[in-house]
Amino acid sequence: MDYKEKIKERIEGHCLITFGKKSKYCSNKEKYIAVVKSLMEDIVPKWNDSLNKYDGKKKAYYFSAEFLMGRALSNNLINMNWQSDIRDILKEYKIDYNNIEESEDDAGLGNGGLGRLAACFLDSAATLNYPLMGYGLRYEYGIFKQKFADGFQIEGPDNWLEFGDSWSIRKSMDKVVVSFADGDVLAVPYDTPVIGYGGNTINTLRLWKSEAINSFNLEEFNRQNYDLSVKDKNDAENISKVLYPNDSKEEGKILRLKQQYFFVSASLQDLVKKHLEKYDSLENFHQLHGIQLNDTHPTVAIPELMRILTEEYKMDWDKSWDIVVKTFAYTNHTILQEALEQWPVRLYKVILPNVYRKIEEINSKLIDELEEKAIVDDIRDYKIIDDNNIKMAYLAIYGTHSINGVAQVHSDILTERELNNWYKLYPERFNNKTNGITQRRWLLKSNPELSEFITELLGTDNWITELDELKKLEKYKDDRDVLERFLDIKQEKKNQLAEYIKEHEGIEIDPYSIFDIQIKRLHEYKRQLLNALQILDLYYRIKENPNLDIVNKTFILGGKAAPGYERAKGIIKYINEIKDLINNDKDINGKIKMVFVTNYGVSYGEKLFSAADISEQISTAGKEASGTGNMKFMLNGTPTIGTLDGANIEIVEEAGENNNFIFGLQVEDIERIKNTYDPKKYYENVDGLKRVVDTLVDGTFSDGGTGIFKELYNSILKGANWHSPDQYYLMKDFDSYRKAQERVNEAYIDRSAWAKKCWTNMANAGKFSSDRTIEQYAKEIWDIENC
Ligand code: 26W
Repeated sequence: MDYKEKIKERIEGHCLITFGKKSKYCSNKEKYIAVVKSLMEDIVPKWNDSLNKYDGKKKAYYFSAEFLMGRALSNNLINMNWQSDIRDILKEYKIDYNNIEESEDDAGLGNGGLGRLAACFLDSAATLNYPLMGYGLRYEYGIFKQKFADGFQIEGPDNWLEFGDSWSIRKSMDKVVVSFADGDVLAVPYDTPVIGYGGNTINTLRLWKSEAINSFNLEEFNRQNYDLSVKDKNDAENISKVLYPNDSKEEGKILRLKQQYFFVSASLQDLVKKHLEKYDSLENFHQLHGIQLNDTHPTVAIPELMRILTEEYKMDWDKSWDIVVKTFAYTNHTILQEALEQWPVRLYKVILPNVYRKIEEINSKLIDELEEKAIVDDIRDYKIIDDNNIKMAYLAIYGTHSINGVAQVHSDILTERELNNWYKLYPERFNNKTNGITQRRWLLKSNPELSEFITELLGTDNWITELDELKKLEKYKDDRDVLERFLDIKQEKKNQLAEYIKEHEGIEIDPYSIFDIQIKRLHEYKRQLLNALQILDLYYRIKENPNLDIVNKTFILGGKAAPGYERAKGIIKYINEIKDLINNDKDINGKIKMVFVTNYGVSYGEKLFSAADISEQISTAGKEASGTGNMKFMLNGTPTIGTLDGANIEIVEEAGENNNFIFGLQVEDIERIKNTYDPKKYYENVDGLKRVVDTLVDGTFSDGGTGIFKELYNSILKGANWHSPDQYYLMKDFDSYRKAQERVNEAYIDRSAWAKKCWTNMANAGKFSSDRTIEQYAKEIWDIENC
């Protein structure tokens, strides 16, 4: 029987046994599930074969509290090279592939950049045939669903498992027990295949679900204590119930600590168990395992492995410590003070007393070492336990052989400033690994139109696994025909987005206007408020001068605010107020329009990055560790308007400052002015600035009586008890930002010059493939080989 017939038969079979009906009576969701199950019949045997080839070799493990995978269907079809077959089959079946694709829920098991980076890394490692396995938590609820009511963000549960997850397999046989001082719980792994491009390598993402050891207490039930009869079950299941929706603000919550230890302990048990099936001791553990700690969230792995080695396996302390340091490496993703994890000693003592004892031992070893090296001053810059808090970043540095930042400027800030004392102690441990993104998702999948054109021009599709090949396209930067087609493709992507926005947001936008897009988590340092003020200023200038000669512009913003982050939520409300004012003003005559997209996430991003004309990357210099959205825009041929921050610096290095729109304070400028900065000076003197800032308090807009607009106003002009006025330098950067926007407008008018800028960005995006990043981790940190 031919392949297509076989797949058709399978789909029919799964519809029957899973949903009890023929496929023609199934909903799109049901058909989607039947298709996935049919594909898994082919994927699973290949997956098993693929895992065997790593036998006896050193492997790397990515320990991460977040994996923001998004949808899998299209990605897996592309990587297995099944896409056209499946589309054909579905067509014969009169099933619309797009409907099937859209019925998949995003696996939203992450907040933002850090979680999405983990997902891109898994894709790259599998594509490059590197043995890298992801370990994390299988949250029952992922990142909340965002809605708006009267312009305010409302959070709803993300019940992504409602219909199950047909990509993952429950491996009950591999379950382990995780012990807390207040009781034990079961950790049950669910494995998801991570298919590399070409399908040669299929790696594994293993996520742990928490369950009770005794899920039902019959005695309590018989005593009619129904709540108590399922109390153990509920308590245990709560651990992996929900992703903490905080991005860059640390909250010392018991449940979060339990989540961290839960997945770390389960993962280490898994590794130790498998290791001892092959070898008779753990002395060579570090020779076969490299574990990357994705920020400090899994840092408890360091004392936990010490505990396992010294107490369960009675290994000598120094030898154990050597194994630990050689096994682990740590990536830092932020320098924001409020994001640095500290755990109260009291919490650790109550929940994880045995682990805490190890941290104490590690801390005293450190202090001995400092004394030996005659470091007596600044000892507080090293102490892991200080002031009744455990400083996780210090533990992560002391317990690993590699510490990396995620863009050059970020790594420099770490070694020269934030962690300078540690750098002086262990200079050889510090290194940079500039982030990357996978071109399979962020170009090939999300922009098939541009992908085909690239392949046509290059005469090969090898850019899919060697992104530096794009450089060969630079020679077309003055070729009128090429640029013409390139602009047509951008227009097509813009039409598609306009269509989608009309359907999903109910807003009609002009597809021929400039699409100016800022999409990312809401945070003061990312300065969505600066964007809002600039838009409002433009609005007032158009009102004053209705003949103002500008190209029509559509400002598209999107992003979630952490539910407890009042200011970020206030900024969303303020943006939505401005949006209503502008979109309802007939006088503006469509010159400008605004959209705040609902529930921005991976899948929405795929539609937005490829349709953008200009990429907003306007964080306060020194605050955005890297950024990866900036790279997704660039890869799709979109120039950046931005500050010299994070990876923007490297983007401009690659594509040229003249092809991007750089403005604002630089890191050194801020260092210089920070003690004397007075935002009032700019607020009062910069033309038009007071007019827009005052709309926060003069009744132009309503914050629904919450007082949040006044609070935002004060954060800029008065400061607060935890920060000085305008700590993110909006007032200072406003004017140069506005000028940069004007440069964009002028540049856009000259269509061929504009196309050339866009083209040059795309052609120079090679560096930002996560394939390059993973190659560097593999060679420079993990010391693993590809198979
Ligand atoms: C709960 C506390 C918490 C949660 C998440 C603290 C810190 C985080 C992350 C470190 C925040 C994060 O996602 N950082 C982003 O990491 C990306 C990948 O390296 C970078 O590109 C972004 O610049 C950085 O903000």
